[in-house]
Amino acid sequence: PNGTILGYPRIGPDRELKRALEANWRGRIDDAEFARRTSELRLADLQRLVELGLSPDDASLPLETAHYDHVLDATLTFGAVPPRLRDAVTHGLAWEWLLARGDVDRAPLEMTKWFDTNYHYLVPELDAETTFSLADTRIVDRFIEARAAGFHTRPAVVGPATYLALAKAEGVRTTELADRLVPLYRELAERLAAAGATWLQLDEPALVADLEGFTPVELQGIARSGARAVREGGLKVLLAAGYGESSGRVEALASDVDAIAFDLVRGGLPAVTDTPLVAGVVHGRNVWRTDLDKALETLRASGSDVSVGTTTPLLHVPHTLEPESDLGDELRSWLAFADEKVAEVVTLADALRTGTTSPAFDEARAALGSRAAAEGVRDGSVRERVASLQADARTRLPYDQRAQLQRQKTPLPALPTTTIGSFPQTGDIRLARAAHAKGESSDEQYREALQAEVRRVIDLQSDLELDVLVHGEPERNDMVQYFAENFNGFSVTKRGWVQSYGSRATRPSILWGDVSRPKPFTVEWISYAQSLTEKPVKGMLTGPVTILAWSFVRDDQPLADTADQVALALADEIADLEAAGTSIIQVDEPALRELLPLRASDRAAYLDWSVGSFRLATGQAAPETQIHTHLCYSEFNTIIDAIDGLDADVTSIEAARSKMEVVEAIAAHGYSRGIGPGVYDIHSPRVPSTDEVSELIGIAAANIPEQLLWINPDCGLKTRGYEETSESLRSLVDATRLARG
Ligand code: THG
Ligand code: ZN
Repeated sequence: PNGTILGYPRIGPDRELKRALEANWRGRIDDAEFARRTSELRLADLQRLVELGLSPDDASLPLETAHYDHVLDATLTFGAVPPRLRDAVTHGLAWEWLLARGDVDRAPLEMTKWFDTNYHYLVPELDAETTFSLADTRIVDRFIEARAAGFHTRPAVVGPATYLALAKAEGVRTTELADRLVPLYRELAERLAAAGATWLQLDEPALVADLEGFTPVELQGIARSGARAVREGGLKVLLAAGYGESSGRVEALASDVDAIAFDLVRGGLPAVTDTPLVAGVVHGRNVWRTDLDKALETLRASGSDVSVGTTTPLLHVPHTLEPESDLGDELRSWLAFADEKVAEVVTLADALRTGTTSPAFDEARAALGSRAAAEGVRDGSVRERVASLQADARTRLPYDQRAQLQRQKTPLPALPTTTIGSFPQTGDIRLARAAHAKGESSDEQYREALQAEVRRVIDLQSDLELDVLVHGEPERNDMVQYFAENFNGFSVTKRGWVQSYGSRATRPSILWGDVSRPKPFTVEWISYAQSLTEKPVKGMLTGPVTILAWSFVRDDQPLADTADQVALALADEIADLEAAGTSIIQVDEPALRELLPLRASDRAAYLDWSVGSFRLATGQAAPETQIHTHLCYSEFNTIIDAIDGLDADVTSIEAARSKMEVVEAIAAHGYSRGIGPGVYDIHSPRVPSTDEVSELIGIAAANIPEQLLWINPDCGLKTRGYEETSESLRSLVDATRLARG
């Protein structure tokens, strides 16, 4: 009745969870201390939610159970043992960390993106022999823990349709295991009911997505069985179908659930009559203050049995604006992080119940007015530039003609070798950055430390005799934040951490205004590196789509328009790099696949603007300038046409982990520009032998014309150490030499 949220950030306002996890992994705190700290965090979060106005008594507080990942929690709860780990099963934290992190002999569960968000979950592994059992009682235990502290919470678990749709399996379709999995939801519900619970939230975002290999009707059927099982177990069911358009996808389940939570920002109202609705009018994935007037109007127009909710769990936004005084009062007044969103939910619920609006409505209205009129939100010169773009702004000379000019300007050997861009970010670099940020070292001292690192990276590559060098990016904290810090229209937070996976988080920048680039910022580094070598050094930029995907982006204009502004800012940097003599410039788009819409019908329009913005960024480059791009994922077939559309001269992609599977897709599709399928996996410290690299080069060369083939690792080397990096690159260079011979 007082509104609810579908979930709250679990990492803690001060990243308490990260510190507890990493301390336990390093053996600094034992399992009992870990349990104590995480319990304290969970209860503090519940207390905070109550202080913000959610009711402690009626199951409107969401119960957090995950240490690492909520999909992993379902795997543990239902005892879904990966087939390859059947002889390694233990219990408790040891088992949880084996699944999440692996050990020397065993790889962890694979990690992949949760729908179209920046959160990564651990992929369940199943096979035809998989059986399920209630193997871990954490959900029940946490309910009891909260109840003992005075909170009657609403536990949540990933529903069976979403769980099976996101799992992978050998030799069986995952959904064929539904009949085995669903009874466990009943058992879980019975245990929870016995502990005093009244509701269970089934998280089923798979219902609103178009997932390859599954029809909506099939997934609805499984979700329905899950809901029925929970009801048979004695609990009411809140079906959480946020993250997108749910209408048309949840109606068939209406009579089998007790309430439906859905996304009323991205989608419309589901056509149900007798089922209570929890309308997601507060956005769970962006950081903008809600237009309360509009939200209240939407709620009032949504029928009588509607309560207030969020569009998704608040997992995807930072905890609170409280420490962000550096953002300035004006920008801050436009924003809402998790705590501020909870307050919005409560404000709306009060207004819906009482029929009167509180002063918070006036404040929201004033903030919206200030945002619409503020300096920098609209910049006349940026708008003029976008509006006056010529029809050919996204088109370069045809590839064949460019390639010839590029061969003349920058002669390269057959099978040119290069790396993706970043070199190891050593502890020393991080310390130097922290000292500089605290004012403990001067700009000059900091620059000298970074230049020394660039020298080291150039020396290493020169010794290895790589063909196209990089400066190693020591000056960048994060490949998006660095650009945000150097562009107009962005702000960065001090403590706006959002969980990316496990103990790891990022601080997404906030893109609030029109974007432009006041002055060159990468040229100095590239020029310095180039001054140390005769070999070409690549300019290194992050592409417009990735900058948007990893930031919180303004919601007052189409993404396509914002992407074009970022593209023009990048085009300015490209022009300055060219003027400084750079002949090869890489514009990375690792997130191109990430923003792909959940619904197939929306994908063509997305690919059109995203590819268009990349082409705008690179379209004015001279034909002699070789444009490279890098993409990070191996599931390639979905967007190979888009990659072709980028029209980059050279594209490097991840390929080693999947043993060059993608080159067959490329060969089948036909591809006529330069391509560098990764020849070794950088995700592990293992050093590949020359033979291993030779084998992968052999597969690549059998599928891709030799004059198009580049030799590079899978991805950037930022997370690796120097020793393994230089040995691995040695194998890469040696294997390339053999292949040339
Ligand atoms: N930058 C940004 N977003 C991203 C990535 C990125 N999203 C997708 C992907 N890469 C996520 N991967 C990671 C990998 C490592 C870390 C976070 C996300 C990480 N974070 C440090 C931590 O949590 O301790 C903090 C880093 C920091 O101090 O800034 O290690 O590359 N924007
Ligand atoms: Zn990559």
